[in-house]
Amino acid sequence: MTKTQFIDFIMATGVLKLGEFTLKSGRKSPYFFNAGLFNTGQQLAQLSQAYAATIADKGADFDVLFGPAYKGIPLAATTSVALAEKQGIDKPYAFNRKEAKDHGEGGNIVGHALEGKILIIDDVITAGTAIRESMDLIQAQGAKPAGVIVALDRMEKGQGELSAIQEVERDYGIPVYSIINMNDLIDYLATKPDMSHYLEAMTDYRSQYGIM
Ligand code: OMP
Repeated sequence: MTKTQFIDFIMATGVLKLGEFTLKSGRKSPYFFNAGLFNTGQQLAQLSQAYAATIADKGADFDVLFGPAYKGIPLAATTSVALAEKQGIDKPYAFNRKEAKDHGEGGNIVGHALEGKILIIDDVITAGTAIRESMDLIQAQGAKPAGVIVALDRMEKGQGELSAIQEVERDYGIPVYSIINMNDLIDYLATKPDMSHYLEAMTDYRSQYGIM
């Protein structure tokens, strides 16, 4: 799937919405990516294949694919299937429970143990709060974060001039991959004359909060 096809797909499924939204950070954004709306088998198949293709294209080096609860869980499960079936990359996967279990199998990691190099799969990084929690969890298990893959890189400033993603790359010394980013969205809207109103809101937002 090309980037344009991926954006057609997220527009058609309503996962990408244009309008006015308040983010976790408090910023008022002209768009919102709601990965929870990928909610049919066919949609998950397409989404996971897009993640798997990006992971394979980038040559991501990892031992275990880790999906943070809750939204990362179906992403890790379905992307590990797509990696095996479509890319010939058969890797273990794992996810965490939000509530630690004190009976039965115990522990809060389900699936493969977090050992070696861990690739985190998530939906969106804006300020990077959620992803830092995963880093702590991985390090607490004695494993090493090796990279992050997200569907959308919003390319927004974090604390300083760098984006939250660039800060993660700098602080942990790992790459962050994305299927698409904010610039791809703007390039896409620029090809749709009936969406010029949204294009303007998007470029304004990018000049205010975007990285250079
Ligand atoms: P950070 O923890 O600030 O990186 O934000 C990531 C979270 O923001 C996601 O897991 C979502 O809960 C939420 N979010 C989206 O899902 N889509 C967006 O387009 C923007 C956000 C957001 O609130 O920044």
